[in-house]
Amino acid sequence: MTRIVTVGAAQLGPIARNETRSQAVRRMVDLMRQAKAKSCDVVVFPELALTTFFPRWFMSDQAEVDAYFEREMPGPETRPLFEAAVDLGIGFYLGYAELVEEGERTRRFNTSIIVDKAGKIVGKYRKIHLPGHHEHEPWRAFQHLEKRYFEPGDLGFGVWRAFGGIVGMALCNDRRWPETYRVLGLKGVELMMLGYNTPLHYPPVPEHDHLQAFHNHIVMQAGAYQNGTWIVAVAKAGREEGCDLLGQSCIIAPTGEIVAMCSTIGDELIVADCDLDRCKEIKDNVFRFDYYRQPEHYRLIVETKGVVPCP
Ligand code: ING
Repeated sequence: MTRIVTVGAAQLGPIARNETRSQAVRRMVDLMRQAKAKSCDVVVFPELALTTFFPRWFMSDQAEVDAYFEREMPGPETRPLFEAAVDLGIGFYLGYAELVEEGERTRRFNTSIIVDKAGKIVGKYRKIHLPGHHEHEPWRAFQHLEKRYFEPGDLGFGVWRAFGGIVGMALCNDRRWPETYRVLGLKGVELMMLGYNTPLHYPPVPEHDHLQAFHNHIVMQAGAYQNGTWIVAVAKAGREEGCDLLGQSCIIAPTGEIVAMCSTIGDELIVADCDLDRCKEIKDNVFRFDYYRQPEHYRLIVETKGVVPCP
């Protein structure tokens, strides 16, 4: 019996700074309804999908920063998403800013969850690769202060049995690092879900701005192929508070082929039937890890953080 999961990539256009969570949730519930009409089992939303991408601003007032975080999930404004999951029989991946009090300590993460068709949270991931910088850098057209506002994730790269297969999660910058895919690949991932907010302008190297779409796809197509997994990657897109964000949300097969891609920079749903058994074409052959990998020669990958100087 084939294991086909019908997956929706639910791209979001801009979320204005003054847009409420309820307004964003209404847009997402509408996309879930569209997904239902296309027989989706699950839909994937972007990273930080409840608010505007607030790390683009330096804020010295922690209370102002914390207003972008969720202290409970679901909370009053996000519960309609969970109710829609049950009503429509559709799971979802949601990216959001998570604030959690641990005794005296307040912890802040760039987080994603997978919710099943019963509206239950089956998995949580906290972003491990935080891009950008810690301090206010006024030379930039806009800031990218994820390293200031979030802690690195402490849950590792996880996989969960859901929708008939082995599913995994990542967030935005994680998709640029091969380690993300290989750890999930070594855990047998068959369907990776990730959201992203990617500005078209990269202040440190503006001469690469025209390559943002190319770099977005090359890393995920490689990751999908080298680990034999489906990847559903979903943008917050368009001109958000004056910052142009990349669209081109897509669904990628284990062969590395893009099987569906958004063609607008607004709210847009694309759908693909993902046959999870097709992962075997790669996992049992060209990238049969247990037969071809030579970990005794890869030690440096986990033993060092930076480059080892050449003598
Ligand atoms: N955004 C960007 C991303 O990795 C970035 C940051 C853009 C890093 C371009 C390097 C080059 O897609 C997030 N939110 O990680």
